[in-house]
Amino acid sequence: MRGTTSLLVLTALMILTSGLSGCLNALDSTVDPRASLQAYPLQIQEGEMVTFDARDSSPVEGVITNYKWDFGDGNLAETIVGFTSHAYPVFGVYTVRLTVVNDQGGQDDSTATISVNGAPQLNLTIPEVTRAGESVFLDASNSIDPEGGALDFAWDLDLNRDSDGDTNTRNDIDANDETVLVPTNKSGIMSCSLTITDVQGATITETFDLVITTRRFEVTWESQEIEYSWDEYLEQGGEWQGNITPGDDGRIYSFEALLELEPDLIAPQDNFTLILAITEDGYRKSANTEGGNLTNNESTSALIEDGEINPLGDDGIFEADSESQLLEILLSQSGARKGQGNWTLTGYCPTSRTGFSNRGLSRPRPRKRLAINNQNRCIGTEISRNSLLENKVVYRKRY
Ligand SMILES: [Ca+2]
Ligand SMILES: [Ca+2]
Ligand SMILES: [Ca+2]
Repeated sequence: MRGTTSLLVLTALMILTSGLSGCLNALDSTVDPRASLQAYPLQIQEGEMVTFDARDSSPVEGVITNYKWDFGDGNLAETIVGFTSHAYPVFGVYTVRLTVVNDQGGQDDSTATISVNGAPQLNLTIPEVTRAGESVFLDASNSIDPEGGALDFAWDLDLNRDSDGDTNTRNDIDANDETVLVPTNKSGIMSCSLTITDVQGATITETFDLVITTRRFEVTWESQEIEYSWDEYLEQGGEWQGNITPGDDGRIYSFEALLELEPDLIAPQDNFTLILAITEDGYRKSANTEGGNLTNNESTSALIEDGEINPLGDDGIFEADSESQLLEILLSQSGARKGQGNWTLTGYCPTSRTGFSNRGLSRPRPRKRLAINNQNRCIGTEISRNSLLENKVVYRKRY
């Protein structure tokens, strides 16, 4: 009986001791964990993400129950694994704080510093409208880097042209100053781009279109006369040929081609033929010499004329990229292009003809002379055509 009692007491004591022991352990367990934080990368560009690794943290005792994150930009998070990431859309320097909590009720902190580079801010000024032939001033000098660092400029001034020959039309560096003056020579849209890079390697690119319009010209047609002349001696049976291109920079309205012979000393006068051919137009006219009454001191002459080669040009406002293009447009107007090609004038005198009795003369016949009409002899060509006068400012051409 006594032995049984002793056993019960002992058991009770054991239980008591055991309970006391548990109570002492709880008081001793406020053991802090050890926080470890790794962040990578420590330097990023605006908008990029940083990865945070706290897996080297130790609970020291027990287990880590959670990880509290303060990303330094006002954003907080809590995770049960020691790993997370966070994006920084705004440049600046941020202190990230990790707090590790264990099941012992302890906690520990660790920090990391993240530098977020601000992207350059591109500020480009371009003119709204540029006329063909003008230069466009592109100004990006108000661009800045938030950190105040130097900027690098790279302009691709034609996104459809590969200026460096690497088959990519959009990666060229056609200029690298903060401003650039771009010449233009034709109307249309010029697509360009500007890329700015800061010293930390952050870039920003803007593509933009330059609108190039045609120029407006006030066209006034002026009538002018041009004259070509030749003064040649030609033996009977010989042939003379002259070439001109009077329609190069004007529209031909009319012409007059005159072959005039120096009077023979003895009648009758020789019989010459004058031919004008404009091969491109399939145009051909000819005339034989006639007249020449020696008694009245008249010249023998052949005359070809045409007063309606092309219609008159219309005055008015025309649009073109340049003067030369305007001239091309006006001169290529349908139904008004005659005479723009090569003109060939031919003068000849056959070796034998009927109806003339002078072959029996014993003395040499005077040679025939083809000459300019302002000397009132031989062959001359007078051509009337119009030229262009642009707006009384830019273009004036006289013949
Ligand atoms: Ca920067
Ligand atoms: Ca290009
Ligand atoms: Ca290229």
